[in-house]
Amino acid sequence: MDDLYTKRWAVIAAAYEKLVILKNEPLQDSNGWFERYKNPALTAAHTPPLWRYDLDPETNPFLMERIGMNGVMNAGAIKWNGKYLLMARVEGVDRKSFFAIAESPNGIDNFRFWDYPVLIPENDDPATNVYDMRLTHHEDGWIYGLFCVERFDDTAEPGDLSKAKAAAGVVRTKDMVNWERLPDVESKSQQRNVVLHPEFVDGKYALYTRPQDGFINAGSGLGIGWALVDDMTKAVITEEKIVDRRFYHTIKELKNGEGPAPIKTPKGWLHLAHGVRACAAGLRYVLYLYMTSLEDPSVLIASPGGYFMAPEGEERVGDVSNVLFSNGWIADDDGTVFIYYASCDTRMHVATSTVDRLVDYCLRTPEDGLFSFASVQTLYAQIDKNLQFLNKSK
Ligand code: M1P
Repeated sequence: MDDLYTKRWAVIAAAYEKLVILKNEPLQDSNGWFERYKNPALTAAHTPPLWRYDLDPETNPFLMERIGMNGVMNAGAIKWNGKYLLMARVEGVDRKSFFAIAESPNGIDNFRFWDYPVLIPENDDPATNVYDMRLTHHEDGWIYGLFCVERFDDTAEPGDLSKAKAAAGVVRTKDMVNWERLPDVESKSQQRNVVLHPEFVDGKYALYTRPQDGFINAGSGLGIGWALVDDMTKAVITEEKIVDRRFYHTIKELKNGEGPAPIKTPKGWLHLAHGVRACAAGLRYVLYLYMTSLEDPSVLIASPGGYFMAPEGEERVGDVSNVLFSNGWIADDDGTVFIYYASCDTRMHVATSTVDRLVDYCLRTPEDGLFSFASVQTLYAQIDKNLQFLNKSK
């Protein structure tokens, strides 16, 4: 075997192994809501060399990458057979995304991709791109995956090769290996960020939706919507109501979207979502929380103001800068919550918290008063209360 090949393979294999087994450690965040971790959980470099290199020295004498990977982001998450699985959106250098499952023994580090990416069966209308899987272990026994399918919009003007349309694709599995493709969700408007609620509501399947006028703009879609459908093997959205509305001059002014399926807590359904606003630097994507009622999961009961997580440090930089996006979290039996989020459509991170802390955050963080005057009044109320408390304890 050629010396160059042997040396390069030794370097590539060692670097990959070192990266994959790297221990992660929590950073000290000051706000008490969650802990960030020092290293990303998954990056393009975590994709196996087996995917990227032709390992035959006859056909790859220089041991060069043959299939490049650009990023790993926006992963759905599930605990399965005691392991923490991320069903990540992997984007190749050809800009096409696909899904691949990485498994960790502890939810924090040692994420290792399975040998093969997931082969999502096509339906009659092939998608140009697929991304952002939301996994829901539904009470009907199936694990559903809802994801964005993107296709060229052939109403585009001649020469416009960028006009796209988005719809919600559906797959289901019982073993995380064999996936059955179901028809895309039928909806009057384009849809992205569609998420299946884990329980039946009034005997129907319940979807969080994101009605949108165009491929990018939510437009007249006023926020995160809610729709009941009879059958996931042929899901048709007929009526939508808005669960979490967008407002002017907030973190979700331009658009918002449900993250992963909500977590059931004794005090209500806990939701993680993303909010988008425009600024001179472009779109800014942050994460926020809200809660809905146990009796009716479409009724908002808590709406803490502002963002829960925004990009910090290296999280600010990447292919699409100033973006945090999450579509996966796992609540463990001991109440730990693993929040998986991507920064800048480039890499995956993990943060940890607990159900109790997140519920407390939702129920006790002041709402956005929508005016600066209201923000100052909220501050006054807290300062008054604190001064009274401090004076009493003197
Ligand atoms: O580039 C940021 C995000 O943009 C889209 O989010 P939304 O559906 O809210 O417009 C998605 O393409 C998402 O994948 C991406 O991370």
